[in-house]
Amino acid sequence: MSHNLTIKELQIQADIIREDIITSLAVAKSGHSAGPLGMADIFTALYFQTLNINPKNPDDPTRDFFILSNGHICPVLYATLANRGFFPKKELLTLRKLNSRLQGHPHRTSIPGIETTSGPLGSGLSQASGIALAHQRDNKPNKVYCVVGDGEQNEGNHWEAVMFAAKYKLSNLIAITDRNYIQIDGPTEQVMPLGDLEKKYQAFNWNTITIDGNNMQQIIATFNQAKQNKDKPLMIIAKTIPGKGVSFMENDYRWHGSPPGGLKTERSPEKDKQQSIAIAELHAKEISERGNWYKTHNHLHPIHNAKKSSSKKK
Ligand SMILES: Cc1ncc(C[n+]2csc(CCOP(=O)(O)OP(=O)(O)O)c2C)c(N)n1
Ligand SMILES: [Mg+2]
Repeated sequence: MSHNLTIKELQIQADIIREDIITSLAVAKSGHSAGPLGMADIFTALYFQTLNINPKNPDDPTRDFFILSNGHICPVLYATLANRGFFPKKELLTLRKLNSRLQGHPHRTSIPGIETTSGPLGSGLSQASGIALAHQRDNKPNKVYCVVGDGEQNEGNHWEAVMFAAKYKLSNLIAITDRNYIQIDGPTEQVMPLGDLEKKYQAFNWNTITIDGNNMQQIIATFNQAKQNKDKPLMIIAKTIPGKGVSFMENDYRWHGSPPGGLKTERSPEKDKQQSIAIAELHAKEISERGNWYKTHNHLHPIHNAKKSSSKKK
């Protein structure tokens, strides 16, 4: 279900999602910052423009499927699903709490719209390929989208799925690599060089497109093009900036698994100020750019106001 939002409106929505990611991580005092912030533009484009999904009927058999393989970036999935109306935004503040539906890695069926459980890296593309094959065999038009990390592709089983999807010519499978050049312990090219991913996927008989994954115009144009994908599975290599939007997090692998408020290894009252700086930077955009967004787009995030009052308490 598409809303035909303008590029500017989608950019604003992505910034709202970034703010919700940071707020939920700050309250949780743990979790992953870099990947979720970097992927906010892609998730916004998927959920607000591209995917055929309906929050009022999440199990609609005609829906497109979204599989998050790199489960640790789930703060962006949770913030996007909440903004899209799958569950109340105020629940984002329960991230990683005991008994919360929003755990540090996503559970299938914990909230509507989550199709698979993930966390152990390397499995998502296999799951997505299986779903795509089933729909291909049934001659169904559903598309299957799968987000995978770049460091995640150190996992051998990922490449088994790459071969499988090519063998069955799963043109209904659209995978997106978060090519942010970081992983848990350092830059990807230092830990385990991935090299030219585009050439690798072409050699494995996939269609490929490389884009700037933080450029909304390019993302939307590519997703529109991807709907016409034919003959082979498609890998979109999205070059993103990890930590996008928070100055001191951008392109620094140490924020892979640390919340705003301090790096795991360097926690101190001084570092805790980072939490308020991060939130202030993202809120500043709201004041300068968002205008009357909430008034005109209430249908897209019906309980936004409930969240605004709680997130601004500091
Ligand atoms: C099978 C498996 N091995 C190790 C881990 C621990 N782990 C979690 S995230 C991560 C790094 C993944 O890198 P990338 O996909 O590039 O994620 P990014 O840092 O860009 O968010 C690792 C090794 C895991 N979740 N699963
Ligand atoms: Mg990465």
